[in-house]
Amino acid sequence: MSEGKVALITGVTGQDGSYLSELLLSKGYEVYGLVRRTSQPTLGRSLINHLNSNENFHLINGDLTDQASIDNAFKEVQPDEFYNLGAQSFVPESWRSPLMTADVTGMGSLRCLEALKRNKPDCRYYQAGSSEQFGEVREIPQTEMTPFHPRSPYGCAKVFAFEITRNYRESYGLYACTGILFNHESPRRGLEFVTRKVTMTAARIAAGFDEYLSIGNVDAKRDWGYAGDYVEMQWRMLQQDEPDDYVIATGETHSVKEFIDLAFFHVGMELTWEGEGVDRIAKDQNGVVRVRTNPKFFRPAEVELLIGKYDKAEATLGWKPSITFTGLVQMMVDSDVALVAEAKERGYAPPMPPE
Ligand code: NAP
Ligand code: G4F
Repeated sequence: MSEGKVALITGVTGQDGSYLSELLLSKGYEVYGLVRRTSQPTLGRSLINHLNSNENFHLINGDLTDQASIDNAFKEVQPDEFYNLGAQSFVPESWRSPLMTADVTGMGSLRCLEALKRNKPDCRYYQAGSSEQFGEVREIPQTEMTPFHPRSPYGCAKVFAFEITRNYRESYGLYACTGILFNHESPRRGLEFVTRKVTMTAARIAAGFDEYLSIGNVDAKRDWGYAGDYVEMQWRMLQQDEPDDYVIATGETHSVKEFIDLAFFHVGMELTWEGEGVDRIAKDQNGVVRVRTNPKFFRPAEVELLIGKYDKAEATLGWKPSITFTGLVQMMVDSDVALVAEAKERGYAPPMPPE
């Protein structure tokens, strides 16, 4: 148990922030989450609504683009542990809004480190790093020693965040770590990311709301794990004698096409693929087209293959993934089938992935 400890989390309204908050509360922490001001204060916070009644859970206003707000949060909360999970985290958006992405995802981490150094230098710092830092991969599998070659403004911002975290550790003796986390998913994943887009669309098709899935590059391969497991490692990184950086991955890679096949199979559709590139389609066992390729979902520069080697995390943090790839797909499909069924029963439109 960690009774009496205080944690401050950025990105608390996101997938990882919600799971990490639950984990820390279960360990007896006082948890503070930094949230951005919105015009409708309750919107966009649905992943943490269930925590609002917990007396150890608090929200504090601030923004990663605003140094004063982060300084104020440190002064007010005096955290023992700080988790910087906040980011513009959607890779395609980083080409549309590269400066904002660099500011929030890259400079935001430097602002947090500065606030920590000035206001609470003994606070332990976790930086959310990404396998997108490896990008055009220089070796297979990727480890803590693999050189970076990011392929998007998002990946570049995460490389900066990684390097500045290491530099502040070496320059000022801070306890600051980066977890280089490979893709991790869950029923709480944003609907714009490919896994949740596929599971929600499969559930909507099975219930008659949509006819087909519109998709981009189905040959891309990712190392997909379960977010609930990954936040446990974020916490463990801050409980060691010495700060360090770790790869967290499953050691398996699967294509987007494999993910789609499994998700549709789980709702009773066996897909057969035809065509190549942007002309690719998939039909179900009745010959109905259920997947169509759409060029608008292809990226200016793609990360074709990610697969991580987690030996260091296993040896030091006792890391092992708990859920198989098939188990993850089924968990997400089951959750979305239930959400769609609930919407249908209550007479409102089920959630729809953004176009
Ligand atoms: P997510 O669901 O997209 O959540 C992002 C969070 O960042 C949200 O709470 C968002 O708040 C907040 N945020 C965005 N801009 C902000 C700003 N200007 N100031 C303060 N907060 C801001 O991301 P996630 O999947 O939980 O990932 C958590 C972290 O891990 C991110 O840094 C992501 O880049 C990184 N990561 C994720 C994965 C993955 O596979 N999930 C893998 C590697 C690394 P709003 O609700 O207000 O938008
Ligand atoms: O689900 P994605 O959008 O995730 P991506 O780009 O791998 O990034 C996620 O994981 C990173 C860790 O490696 C995080 F740092 C980052 O914050 C984020 O959480 O796309 C996965 C793959 C890509 O190759 C993409 O081209 O799926 C391919 N894809 C094919 N069709 C699609 C689609 N991606 C999306 N979002 N939508 C499509 O229609």
